[in-house]
Amino acid sequence: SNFDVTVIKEENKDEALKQFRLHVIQGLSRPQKQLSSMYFYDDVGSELFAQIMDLEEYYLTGCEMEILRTHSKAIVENHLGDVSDSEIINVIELGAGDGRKTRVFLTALVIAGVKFEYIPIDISYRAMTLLGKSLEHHFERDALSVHGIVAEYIEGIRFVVDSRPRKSLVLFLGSSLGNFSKSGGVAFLREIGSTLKQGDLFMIGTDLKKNPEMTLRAYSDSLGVTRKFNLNLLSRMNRELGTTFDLKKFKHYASYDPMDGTAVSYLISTEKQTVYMNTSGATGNGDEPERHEFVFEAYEAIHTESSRKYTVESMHSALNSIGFAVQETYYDSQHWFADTVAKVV
Ligand code: AVJ
Repeated sequence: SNFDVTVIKEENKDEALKQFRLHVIQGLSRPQKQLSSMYFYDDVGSELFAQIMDLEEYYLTGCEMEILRTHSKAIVENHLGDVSDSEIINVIELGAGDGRKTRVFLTALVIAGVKFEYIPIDISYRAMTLLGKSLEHHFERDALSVHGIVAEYIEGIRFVVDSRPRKSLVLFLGSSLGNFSKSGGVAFLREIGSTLKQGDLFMIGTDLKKNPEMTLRAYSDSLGVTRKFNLNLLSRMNRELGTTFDLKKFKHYASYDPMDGTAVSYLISTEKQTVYMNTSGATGNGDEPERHEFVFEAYEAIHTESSRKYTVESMHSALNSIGFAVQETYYDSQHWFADTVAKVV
């Protein structure tokens, strides 16, 4: 495939490190300690997430893969059937990861003869490069035209809409919306809708409410990969911020709230302990060295992630109330996961 990248947001390593440090200081100084799941995805964390996607117990990836394998042809026909032969469309993807799911959908577009530019948006330049490599490996050089955008999602979409005034289809797969709070998620969807043009399309993957034991197992797998993924946040802080977390003194704990429909992950301190963070040398910017300490009581928890589950009805009414018109929802054979296509009105 042809692969090109535009960097809108220069990665500023010093600034990112500073923000991470501030986030940790604030998050661990609260009465209820918390860290953002956003920080899971350093190189080690991204690799662990790829391993999670291969787990039987983490059914989400397999289900969405089945949906795309089974229904991509129909999705293209049903929602892009009216695109004229001469028209080129933007296929924008928010957070494509390693592209294994997208590949299936892109192949269906190629087979159907739809003319499109594939435009993945990701905040990580490295993730974008890896995605480009993977696509180059799987598609013929001229079969696919890829233009990656390194940016935050909304600013990336805005850039695409401004620089390529064509019909757009935005993909937001994997149930990634689940990491947002309820109101934060709705606000984010609303922003996507208002950035796009009337008639543009949006396809969103959502994990559905199901037997709570199944959901819980997806976040506390028997091989302990999710445990490693969660604990890597502590290693990352040790590596990048010089904190003194002893990984043997924290355990991964996941729970599922069936009322709220949310899987929640925690890191729990197994004993009373104090963890230190020395900022001298961590930034190297000449600031006065500071030493922070974080006291953990025995069995005190850090909230690290919430993964929200949905009913199709709630997803439909949310989308329909914020400027979209739901077109169709596609399911895997067990109805565990859903991909919903909506149109901007
Ligand atoms: C990438 C946000 C969809 O919440 O299911 C997997 C991340 N966390 N196992 C999810 C995750 C623990 C995943 N998302």
